[in-house]
Amino acid sequence: MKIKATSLFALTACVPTFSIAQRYNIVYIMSDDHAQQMISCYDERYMETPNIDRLADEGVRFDNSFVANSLSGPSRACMLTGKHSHKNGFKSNERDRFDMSQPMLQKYLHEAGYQTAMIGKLHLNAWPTSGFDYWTLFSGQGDYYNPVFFNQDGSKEQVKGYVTDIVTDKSINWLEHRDKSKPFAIWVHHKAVHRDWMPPMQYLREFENKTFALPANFYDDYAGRQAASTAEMGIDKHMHLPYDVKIYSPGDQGGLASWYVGNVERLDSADQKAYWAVYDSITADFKSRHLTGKALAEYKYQRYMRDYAKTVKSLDDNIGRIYDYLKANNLLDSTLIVYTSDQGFYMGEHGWFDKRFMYEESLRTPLVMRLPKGLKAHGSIKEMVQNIDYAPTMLDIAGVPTPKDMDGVSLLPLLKGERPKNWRKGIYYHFYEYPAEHAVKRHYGIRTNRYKLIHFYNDIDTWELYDLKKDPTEMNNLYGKPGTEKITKKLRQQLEELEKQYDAPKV
Ligand code: SGN
Ligand code: CA
Repeated sequence: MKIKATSLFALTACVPTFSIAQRYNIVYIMSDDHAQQMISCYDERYMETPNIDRLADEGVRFDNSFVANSLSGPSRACMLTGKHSHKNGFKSNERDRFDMSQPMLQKYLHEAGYQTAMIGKLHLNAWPTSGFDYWTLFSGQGDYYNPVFFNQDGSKEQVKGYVTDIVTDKSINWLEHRDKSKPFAIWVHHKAVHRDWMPPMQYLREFENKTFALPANFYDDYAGRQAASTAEMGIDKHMHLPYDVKIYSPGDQGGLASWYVGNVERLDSADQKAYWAVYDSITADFKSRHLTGKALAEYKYQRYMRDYAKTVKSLDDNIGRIYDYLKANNLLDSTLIVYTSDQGFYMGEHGWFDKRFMYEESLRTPLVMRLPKGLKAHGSIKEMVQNIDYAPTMLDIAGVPTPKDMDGVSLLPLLKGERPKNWRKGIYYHFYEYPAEHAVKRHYGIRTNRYKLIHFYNDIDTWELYDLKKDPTEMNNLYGKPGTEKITKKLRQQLEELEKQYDAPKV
């Protein structure tokens, strides 16, 4: 059934409770694949992100922020619907097309009188049909250099420059030209810092002298974890030399090598020259070393970390630009600024890049918020929150009650500084994209404050149990071990309760 935006309120009995003048603006900035490990307010080991840190310093940092399905499109669908994947219908990037006629966050906000815009990566394999006053989006993943934007009116344009700068330019431009009589919500959706981590021109040489510490479980042997042992996302085995690591000599063969060169060749010729000057010298250095075995794996890790950090640095700069704009225009007091990613990422933990697994690094996602005047919370928030909560939260901010069919809950009480006693005790997770790239098996499970129970299924049938207090890096699968019977039974019960609550598929 096609639902018109005008019928949404009839469906859900949503009535704005504030007058328009009191409602906060929303600036929602989301990157792609940004690991908490690469944000200094979460983790000081690797790099500085002063602009993201400032949002947290002046507001809140969620310490237990999780996704419901660790993949781009599915995450975005969860965020925009407030529903788990099985309810919003978008379970897989590769197989699904999002049904844009369903109720969505931007439609509710628009209906409630907000001016709305989305800029950058949406990745739902369909264009928005309603609820936005303005959108300009990539087709699929988009490109780092001289990217192409597709517009609401059916036109498209290629814009010269680096994608993170351009998404920010377009966002500021919309803010500048919006109808200033209305509250607004803007979704600033970056391509960065997604694979293959193409650096901005000004940071080509940045981090090149830095050596990043190897995670303690870089040489994981995956003992007792069958699904982890068959995944194809190892820095050692699966990270591609030309495409990912950027070790390339003319004549290197293979689809991914030509993809890489194609990416570089999107640059204008002067920039291509500058690019190759840096990366040819890195390739020459690499070839002179004749690395094999662990030395080669660790070399790839360093290159990965450096290029990834370059894309993060430009992202952080651009978050600073948005902040500066809001400050210069006296909008900080009336605006909620959110920074998050579509999921977390492995920075060498378990020897990996990519995401998908329900293990901590990819289940977690950064979430910091700078709060408008009147919301009193400050510092770190420990309650478990999930990306299905973003839509109810933004609606609450706008004075719109949470629609009854949403799975998420509003985080507004937490933003007011309250500590609700009956906060959720566990989160539900479900990953569906298999068989597919990176070969991560289908799985679902529950995470509580201390434990995690996961069931891998489809062409496998294995359970995993972790005590996150004793084993935070999830190296020791306790499932079936003597002494774990009671906790396993309890977690299975809690999982069943969540499945019931969310009407989740029984596997
Ligand atoms: C691309 C990447 C994958 C990545 C998926 C999903 N391969 O297919 O490494 O897991 O996107 O990422 S690439 O060769 O095209 O770089 S997601 O964040 O969009 O879900
Ligand atoms: Ca992503």
